[in-house]
Amino acid sequence: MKDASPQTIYLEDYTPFGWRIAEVHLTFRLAPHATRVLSRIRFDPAPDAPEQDFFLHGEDLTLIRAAIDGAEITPALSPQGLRCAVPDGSFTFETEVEIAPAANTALEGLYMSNGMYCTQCEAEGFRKITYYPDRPDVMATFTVRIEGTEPVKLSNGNPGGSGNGYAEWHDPWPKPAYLFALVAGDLVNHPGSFTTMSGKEVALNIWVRPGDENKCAWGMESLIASMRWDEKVYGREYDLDVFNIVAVDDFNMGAMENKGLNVFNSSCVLASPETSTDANFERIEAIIAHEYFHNWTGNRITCRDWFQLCLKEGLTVYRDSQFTSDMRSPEVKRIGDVIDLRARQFPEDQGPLSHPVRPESFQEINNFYTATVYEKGAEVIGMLKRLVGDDAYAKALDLYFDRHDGQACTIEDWLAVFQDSTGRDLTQFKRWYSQPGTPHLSVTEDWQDGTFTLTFAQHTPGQQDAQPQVLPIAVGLLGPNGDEVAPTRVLEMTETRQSFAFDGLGARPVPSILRGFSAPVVLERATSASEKSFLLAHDTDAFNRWEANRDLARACLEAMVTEGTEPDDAWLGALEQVVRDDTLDPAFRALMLALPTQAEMAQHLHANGVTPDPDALYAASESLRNAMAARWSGWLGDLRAACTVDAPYDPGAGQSGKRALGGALLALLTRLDGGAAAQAQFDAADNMTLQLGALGCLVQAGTEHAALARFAEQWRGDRLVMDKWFALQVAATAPENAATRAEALTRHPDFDWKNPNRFRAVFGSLAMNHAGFHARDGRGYRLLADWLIRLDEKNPQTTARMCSVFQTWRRYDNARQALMKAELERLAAKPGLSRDVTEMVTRLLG
Ligand code: 0A1
Ligand code: ZN
Repeated sequence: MKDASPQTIYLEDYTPFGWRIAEVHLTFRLAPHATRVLSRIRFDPAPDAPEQDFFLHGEDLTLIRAAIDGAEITPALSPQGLRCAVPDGSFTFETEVEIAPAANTALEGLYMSNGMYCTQCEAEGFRKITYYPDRPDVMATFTVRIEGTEPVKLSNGNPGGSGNGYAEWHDPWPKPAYLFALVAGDLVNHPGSFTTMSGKEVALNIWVRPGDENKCAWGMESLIASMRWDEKVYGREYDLDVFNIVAVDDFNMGAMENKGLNVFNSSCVLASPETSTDANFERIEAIIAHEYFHNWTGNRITCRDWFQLCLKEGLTVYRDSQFTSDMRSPEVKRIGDVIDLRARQFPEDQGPLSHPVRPESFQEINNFYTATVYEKGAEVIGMLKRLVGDDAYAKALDLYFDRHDGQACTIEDWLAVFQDSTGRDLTQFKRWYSQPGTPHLSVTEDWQDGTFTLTFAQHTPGQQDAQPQVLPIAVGLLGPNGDEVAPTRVLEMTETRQSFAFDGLGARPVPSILRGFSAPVVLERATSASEKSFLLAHDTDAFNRWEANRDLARACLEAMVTEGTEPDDAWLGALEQVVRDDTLDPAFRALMLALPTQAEMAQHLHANGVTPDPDALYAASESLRNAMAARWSGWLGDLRAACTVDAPYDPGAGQSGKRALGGALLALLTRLDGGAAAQAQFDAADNMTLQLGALGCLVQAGTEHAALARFAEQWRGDRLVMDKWFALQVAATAPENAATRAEALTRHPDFDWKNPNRFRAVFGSLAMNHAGFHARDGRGYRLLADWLIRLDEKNPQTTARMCSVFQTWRRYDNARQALMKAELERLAAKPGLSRDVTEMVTRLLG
């Protein structure tokens, strides 16, 4: 049982553990309802730690036996752990506990998924396996023996002995308990190998359920590419004889970087052209890289405490985005990352869940695996690199690995490395880790005698105490004919208000500000539509070219909603030029064609003091899409035909960009032909990108009935494809049908609500259908709350994460606010609500 009365934990209360552990020996005797875990741990007093009682975490454990130096003891037990008197010096502590993995539906600790044993120990799951100081600053080597009839038995590190009914593993690298993993079951492997830069052979394996072997090749290719890249770019070599990846169907998150034994949500590793979209392939490549990169940024150097989570996550997200940029198009990757940041992190930072990149308190750490810690954490690293420059960044990282290998570190350690290697004072920069909220950056211009001056002002709405932050503002200048007259220069803003001058110019330039989205801020700039169109046509910075288009699209939709105007002709003309420009990357053109989502528009209107009306936003975006289709009817078909790929399927940037553009064009064409082209594409499709893209168009057109049935018939046996089937019908349907469809799907025989992927397929998609979720009568809210109440009893972590879809509730009109608030209060009032959901709901209502 988790703590019934939640306690708040504070960063400032950190105290080191009183003992060190050199080695841990664990034996697992596996049985679904009564697994025995035997542990033998050598504790040595930690010289610098303050005096303290001996306490080990432990939850939901049945203690069978405990002993100190061989003598049995009777410790004091509480729902949180175990306390006992211990000798003054070193001692060996032994316990035997019993746990029930088959009854573990929370998917934390040791649990079962389709008959297979697996573990999830980050953040605090190890305490559900055995009594232990379950905190990241206690690092030890682990020797593990697994006893059971399962044919495959895996743990961290290198394989030791194995024989009839047992397997042993030894991990020579000291690690915190959150990186422990065990997997056992009837698994098959897809093998590979890698020779490291110092010539060491590493055996690679992707372990899957029988039947999934044909979906491992891409994961293996991505793993090898990641290993190679980390050697080349960061000089980081792998450090064990084997690297194992396991695919698991029931998993709360995407994947987990356990040392030498990464465990993946099967949706984030299994791929084949027939069953996975281009987007799935790209995501799998990135997640494999992310988990692999953790081997150095997270595992060899870990976090002192959970407040430092961004130390490993921000840096690892930054590293995986660099990797994707190198494997694919850096411009397209950057635009995608900014879309994601604005869709997930901005609402978090601007609403009731706002918290600093390094939070200062929490009740349930699992609630802080957030877009702020991950994605804003990565943005902070990007800014640091921009400020110090590429070479200094590389030097600082070398120093970080040298100085801190084998340690559990803090953000202070991280910044000290940069201060020491560059001589820069980072005191002010550190505010990025402690100040919540999204800074707004406004700008005014002045032109006099060949000197162009930009004056910036920064403030963070809703954060009265915010001090000015260091903002790297990348700026380039374009001349009146569209030529670049001043290349990108990074202005370092440190004051609340600050001016920067560019002199020696022959004519008043057009500035391109915040190129590459050089800082995670909201840029407020009153620019004319014609200047934006100019940037859309001429900017040499791909991001700002896209941004100019996005601004124009937002302005167009805003005017349609608030003033009832017709779609903006001039903008559509300029956009057409770009979309039809064959010299540009098709993936970039596809991004230009994508309209801001209705949720993004709601955020935009709210920021401009307008209460968003979801129905009006849906109507405006539909009518804008119809107008685009009608206006471009003469060439949509031809351009789509030009996007056809006449080669065997390849998930790389080249082909996937063409398919992305073709897909965006098909969506428009469907508005003209009622779905004929989409139906033809669906019928002929030999890969999932084309098949699902076509099905999405048919759902949107309301002519999907036969195709949906055929799709289900074809893919009934494939869990991951059926997740797409569940998701698409809710996400793409007309808003008035969304809640009804979601509700009907919960009665489908394949709706396994305890499986997080399936639950999210239905309810994550309902939340994504903006006007559907926000149906005026509150049906969407009510349905979701009903299911959250139900899921919380089984899986608090996934329930708590889903609660965040309510984080924007204060943006909407009074009636909708009241409906959402009532649902949150209904959740809050549920007897026995988990600590995870209690914290989320309290913050949302607070
Ligand atoms: N560290 C993993 C993500 C992760 C976090 C928590 C989990 O369970 C609560 C599971 C996975 C990563 O960043 O990939
Ligand atoms: Zn991570």
